[in-house]
Amino acid sequence: MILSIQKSIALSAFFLLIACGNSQDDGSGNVVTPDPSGAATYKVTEAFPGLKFNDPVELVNAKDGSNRLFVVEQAGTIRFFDAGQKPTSSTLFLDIKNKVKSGGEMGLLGLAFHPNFKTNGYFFVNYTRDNPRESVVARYKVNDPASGVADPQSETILLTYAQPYSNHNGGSVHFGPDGYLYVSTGDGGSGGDPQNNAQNLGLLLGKILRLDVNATDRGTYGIPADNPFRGKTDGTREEIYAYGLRNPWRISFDPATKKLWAGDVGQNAIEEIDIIEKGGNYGWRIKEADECFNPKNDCKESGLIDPVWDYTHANGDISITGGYVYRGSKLPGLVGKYIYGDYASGRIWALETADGAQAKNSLIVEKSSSLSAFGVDEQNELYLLDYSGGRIMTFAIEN
Ligand SMILES: [Ca+2]
Ligand SMILES: [Ca+2]
Repeated sequence: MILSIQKSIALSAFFLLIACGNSQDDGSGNVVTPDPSGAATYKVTEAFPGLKFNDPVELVNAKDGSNRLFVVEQAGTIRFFDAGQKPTSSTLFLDIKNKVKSGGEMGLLGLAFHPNFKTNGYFFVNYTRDNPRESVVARYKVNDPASGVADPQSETILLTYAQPYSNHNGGSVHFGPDGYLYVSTGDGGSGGDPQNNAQNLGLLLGKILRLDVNATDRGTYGIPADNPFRGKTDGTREEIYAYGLRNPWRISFDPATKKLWAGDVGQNAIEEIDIIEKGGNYGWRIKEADECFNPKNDCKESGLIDPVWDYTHANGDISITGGYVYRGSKLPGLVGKYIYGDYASGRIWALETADGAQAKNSLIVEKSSSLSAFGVDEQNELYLLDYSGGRIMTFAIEN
């Protein structure tokens, strides 16, 4: 049974599982769980019933006032529609299927619009390609604003990094409140990080990178002046912002606190949530969440940052899908809470943390769907993607 496949390839196992037609729940039935606060219960409903996508893995807005939502399809396309309408079709924004190697955990995985997208037309993607297998961070452009769509010939590659295995490619890209581009990379793959890539500061694998896309001191980008390893001459990659991550599949910024949140997919036992600090070492492969991993006992824990929350595989949970701190207005009971879920179980939680106080975690939806990503619109309202069903879902208050 594919569920017994090592967690080392959890995401690919599930993508395979879908491809094989195994009937993991498609999210048709939602079981509502009372919020322990007694304030509200939530259900997941289809946000745009007129739309369907192929293997959606990311949902973002352009912050350009257009109210559009952009959906990244894993095979290499991006489509958009007006979130304020009741759309019956979406528009093709970019098609780079001919460049992308897709399948399992590979594909077009991330999209971020330049903070000045409205005037410069720039946006950034992260995708995997073959021969040789590597990840690509690239810039594209909308050449003709009137058209509203991107020019597939406009690619400028910022950087590439080799992928020793097909899994654990991270792929999330976001602009921070500092205007720099943050890129999440996986540890390269296989299981247990056999090459210890995440702790190797000479490699871009198993890291959060930070790039200045408006500078050119590295050719097509620059190193921000306060990157933690800027100026190192011992082979340390100056792009690194934080390290020791396994597969931070989805990351996000809280626009209110400016904190960077990451859902880091675990190995065989524990899924974790990290708040990413500049220069921080998040432990992998020395630790899996707050437990020693390699070595199993008496690992050197000094200086490693533990997750702000973690969960085991005890209840059918297998692979975390990092979400967003909710800053919308439709769901007042969730404001300020980090909403995230598990790809396999479809369970969704709300996590509260306060400086100096212990985190409080509440299950808010018992079951959703094959949950590949969360996303927000220009009003910070929250959506989630049903990977196998190709649908965009959202939350509603049950009572
Ligand atoms: Ca890989
Ligand atoms: Ca960790």
